[in-house]
Amino acid sequence: MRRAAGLRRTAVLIPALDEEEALPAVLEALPVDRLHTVVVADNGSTDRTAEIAESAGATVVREPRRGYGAACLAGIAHLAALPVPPRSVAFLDADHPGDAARLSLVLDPLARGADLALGVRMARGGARGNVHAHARWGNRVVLAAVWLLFGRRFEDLPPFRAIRFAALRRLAMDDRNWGWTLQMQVRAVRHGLEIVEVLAPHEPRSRGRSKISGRLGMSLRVGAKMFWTLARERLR
Ligand SMILES: Nc1nc2c(ncn2[C@@H]2O[C@H](COP(=O)(O)OP(=O)(O)OP(=O)(O)O)[C@@H](O)[C@H]2O)c(=O)[nH]1
Ligand SMILES: [Mg+2]
Repeated sequence: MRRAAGLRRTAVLIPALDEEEALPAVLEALPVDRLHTVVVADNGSTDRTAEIAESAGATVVREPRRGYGAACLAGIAHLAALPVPPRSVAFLDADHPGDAARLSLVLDPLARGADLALGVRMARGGARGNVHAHARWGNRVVLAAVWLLFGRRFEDLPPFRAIRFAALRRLAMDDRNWGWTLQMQVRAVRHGLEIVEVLAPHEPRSRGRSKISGRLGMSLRVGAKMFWTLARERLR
């Protein structure tokens, strides 16, 4: 990967819950030794997620209180307390080695001056997604509301993203679960950050068990949380 100096200042943060099957391929695809830090924010996994992360050279931050955002917040607190915090942080899901292998997709825009780069999920051949259909439609509705309420059109609410660490700290994120990606995007708009969307190939999860959009009940809860987040951010 190009720009080793950029990698040295980049931390990778991977929230993970019971991902012993999927996580090894993600960690293998990362240049762990050349990055500032790789943090796996383990959210009370009952499998070998933490051991696998440690043996691959990642730092395990444990957050027993469940929630994707809670895990991200614990990871950020860890990074902020380091003697030399990173300059930027990339967020990766634990089930997508492709994102880990293509980290430069979201780091290059930061090197060119952007504050936040979003990896819009794109299936091979161009169709939007490889994202479950109900999640794709749910995203569209939420993104239309974002456009209406915050005046910014986004293509996706992707987990794969990178942001300057100082900018992230200014956003004062506090969502503890599924409003995380949405909160970051609307707060970034409100803070006038330079936001870039890049296309990122997205393969379906190949290993491990889906916790979110592969389950309809969970997807409905996530959708409800998104609307609650929109209302809360709008009224702030
Ligand atoms: N910290 C934390 N991470 C979670 C939790 N639930 C899911 N995750 C992680 O969030 C990421 C996304 O979860 P997925 O189950 O892949 O959800 P998805 O991407 O919507 O659906 P599929 O990829 O189709 O399975 C993965 O890295 C999970 O390990 C949680 O409660 N806490
Ligand atoms: Mg997934």
